[in-house]
Amino acid sequence: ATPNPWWSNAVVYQIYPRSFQDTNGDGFGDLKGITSRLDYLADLGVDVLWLSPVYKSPQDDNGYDISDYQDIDPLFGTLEDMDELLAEAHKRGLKIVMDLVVNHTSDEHAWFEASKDKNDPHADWYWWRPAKPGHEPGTPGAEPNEWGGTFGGSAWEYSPERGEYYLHTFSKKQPDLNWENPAVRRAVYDMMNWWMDRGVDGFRMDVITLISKHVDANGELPGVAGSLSDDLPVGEEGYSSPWPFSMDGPRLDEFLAEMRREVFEGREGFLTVGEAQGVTPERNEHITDPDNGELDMLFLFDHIGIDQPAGKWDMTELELHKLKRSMVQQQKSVAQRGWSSLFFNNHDQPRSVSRWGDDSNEEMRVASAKALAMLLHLHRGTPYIYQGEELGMTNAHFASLDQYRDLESLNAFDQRVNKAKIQDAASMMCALAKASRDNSRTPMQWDASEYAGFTMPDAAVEPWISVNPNHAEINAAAEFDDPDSVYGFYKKLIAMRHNDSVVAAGSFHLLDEEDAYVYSFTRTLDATTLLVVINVSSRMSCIPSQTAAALDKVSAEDIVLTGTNAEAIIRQIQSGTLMPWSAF
Ligand code: TEU
Ligand code: CA
Repeated sequence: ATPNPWWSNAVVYQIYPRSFQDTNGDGFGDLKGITSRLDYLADLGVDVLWLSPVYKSPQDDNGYDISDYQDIDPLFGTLEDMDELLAEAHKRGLKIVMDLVVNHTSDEHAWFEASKDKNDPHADWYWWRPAKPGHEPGTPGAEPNEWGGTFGGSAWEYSPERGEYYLHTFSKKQPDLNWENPAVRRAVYDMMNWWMDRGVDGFRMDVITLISKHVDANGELPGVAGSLSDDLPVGEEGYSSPWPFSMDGPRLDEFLAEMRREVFEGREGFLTVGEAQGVTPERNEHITDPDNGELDMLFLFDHIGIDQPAGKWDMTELELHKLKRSMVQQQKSVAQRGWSSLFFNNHDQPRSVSRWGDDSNEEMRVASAKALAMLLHLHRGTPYIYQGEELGMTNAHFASLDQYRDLESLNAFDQRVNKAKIQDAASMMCALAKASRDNSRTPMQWDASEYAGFTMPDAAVEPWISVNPNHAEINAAAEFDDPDSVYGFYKKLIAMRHNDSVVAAGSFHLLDEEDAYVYSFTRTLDATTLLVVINVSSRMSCIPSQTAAALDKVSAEDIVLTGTNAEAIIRQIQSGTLMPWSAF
């Protein structure tokens, strides 16, 4: 295992280009907009920028449906704009990681068009299955297959041109690629090398743990031969999830090791991070163990799902002991080998300051944003900041359905309220307000002007999605020079990770595991011990015993980073209590 690779004390910043900065007044963010904001990102101190997809795409799933991997969609600009962004970022010591979406393509990709002809070399590049028109795939006479796509409806779409159904784990415009076919893998590796040779510094790999499907000896998908409903739980909409058949399949390690050899061997200074829903911390250790030559790190989701035990649209309150348990499990599983990513936010998740913090008033919003940031960034692993998180940006709090843009949100409303009739409009509007992906996709809040500086104040068109009205108070211009702002706090956390090796390399140990409000842990490296104490709640909390014992040895000089001032912290310690969202 290579000791301490460069990314073990790096911080990654995720940009959702569509909502980051518009420079041509069309209401959509673009590549020139990212380039225009590189000095802000360099000031924040991050090391790597991960861009959500900017490739040619019909934009059915906001670019996660790619129709040409080697060209930029005009919505975002041109390949020359991409080259300029790479050059300008590298000048500032910033690396650029692209989003690799190769579990599926767009149905408008040339490969898929060609695949509709059974005699074309691309015929076997996707998961085609025969069936009578109007019936889902299945052997004649047996029950049709009931798999449902993630964004609603069946996971199978009929193509009249080919006279067969194709599989799509996501939307019907996102057909799954057949990774069993070596020609598919070759084409993906060639494309990846083309981008790496162009100067890209690595990839975030979209649902990469779905590329190996659990197929039987003759390549048959389980359940296609009959009704799936008795194999897998059928969703309330009458469909069962196809994910179990496609998650962490038998050839995943083989494919990832092959990709590493074919694309990254001989290269240096790159980063690979795989999105890995449903993958366990134990599997994380294997996949990220450098000796296995697969991926540098994964995004695991067990800590993200703790408030969605009954599904995405039934979000519950945060139960801190569940967060402790899953974070500690992730830390333990890579204590010897392998690595962790650290994230609470991304373009698919609601914003953590609203979800797990308290955005009900300015004071609690700032305090809880800082507390959650400290909690995450002082664990062992590579932290990921999602655009606007460093400002304490909140959920959208949309008032009407017509403000929503995400096909997942709109399809879920239609399927649950109108089709399956399992909940009424009012409760679904509440579920969307709490859990929808639109929450994290409102325009970046640069200043207090009409469109938050995301697009020109006199722009001919509105931004593609509503700007959050609270941009009047929450924006980069208001926070940039204020050391006590959320932005100022993120800068201190990032600087601490760069300057104090106990943050990147220290071993992790949780204190007071069962306490329902206080999250405290130590990081130890040689003779240095860092004690982190956070009151993860809007109520005053008593300091639990193990934490109190550790605090006995702490004096004011020892306190290096707090969400408030050290004197206030010392007073709290002396009183044996912690103020709401107190963090140090
Ligand atoms: O996300 C995969 C994924 O699991 C999420 O879509 C999640 O299942 C869904 O949001 C449930 O809340 C990746 C991308 O991050 C996402 O934006 C894409 O929509 C998806 O893959 C398909 O490419
Ligand atoms: Ca634009």
